[in-house]
Amino acid sequence: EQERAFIEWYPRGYGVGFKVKRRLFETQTEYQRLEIYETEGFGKLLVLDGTVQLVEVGEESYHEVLVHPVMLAHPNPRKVLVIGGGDGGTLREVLRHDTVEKAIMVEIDEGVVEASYLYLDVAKDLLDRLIKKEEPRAELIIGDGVKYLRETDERFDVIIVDSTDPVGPAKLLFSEEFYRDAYEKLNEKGLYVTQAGSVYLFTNELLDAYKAMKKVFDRVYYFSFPVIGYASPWSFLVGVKGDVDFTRIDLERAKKLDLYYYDPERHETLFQMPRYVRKLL
Ligand code: AG3
Repeated sequence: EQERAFIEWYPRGYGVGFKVKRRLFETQTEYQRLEIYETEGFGKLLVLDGTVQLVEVGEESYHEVLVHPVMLAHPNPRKVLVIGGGDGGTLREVLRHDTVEKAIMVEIDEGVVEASYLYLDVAKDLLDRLIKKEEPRAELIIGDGVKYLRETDERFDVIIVDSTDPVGPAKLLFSEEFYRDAYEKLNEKGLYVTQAGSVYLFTNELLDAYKAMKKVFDRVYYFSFPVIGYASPWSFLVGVKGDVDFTRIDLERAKKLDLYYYDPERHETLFQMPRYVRKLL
């Protein structure tokens, strides 16, 4: 019997792979090629244009880390914007904070929301309520996040970008113009966070995004974490507006969350970066 595998190829022939039992679903959406596989040991796998978005077993190693550090560093995050994140994992983590009064998720590709709702055990109930407009604290907008941020009259305490890689279609989400719009739409005290790619394999993209953010935000932090399913360590960038210290978080609020991967009591370990990368930043 032949063994099947899904492998995501990164630059220079570096691969991240899963043994898979079968492909459950495949479609070409308006924006990208979407596939869902059943893996041997990590539940279902969501792939967009050949790149791993998540595996059900371990997705929290990404979603917890993208969301909670900024949410816990902000003194009182009430209004939150998520750009991308159509699988619902990011918004699910945002809504665990009871300070949140309103969260808006702007996802460009309705196909990702639908397939995630139908096939994945990531945020099924939440996506169901969003689609039916029955979630009192959150709203789903199917649309272009770049355009949304440019045009909205809303203001946010936290903006979270859960996009595909800083190469290809999501490139605009890593541009100085976009960061300017984000800065403008943050409240007086605000935090912006984005995933920023593989530390080793997208180092240049990470550096470019960092430099562009430095031109716009009052302060910029980088951090990294090993994410299951990605070429780890994975990088994240935080832009600060106003008087907020991202190196300090609210441990009282953290306790209530009972997290699995991100360790708020060891917040400082997030800032680990290979020395050569730190020197370039
Ligand atoms: N957003 C995708 C992060 C980028 C993954 N890149 C890659 N595998 N080359 C995550 C979607 C989960 N909400």
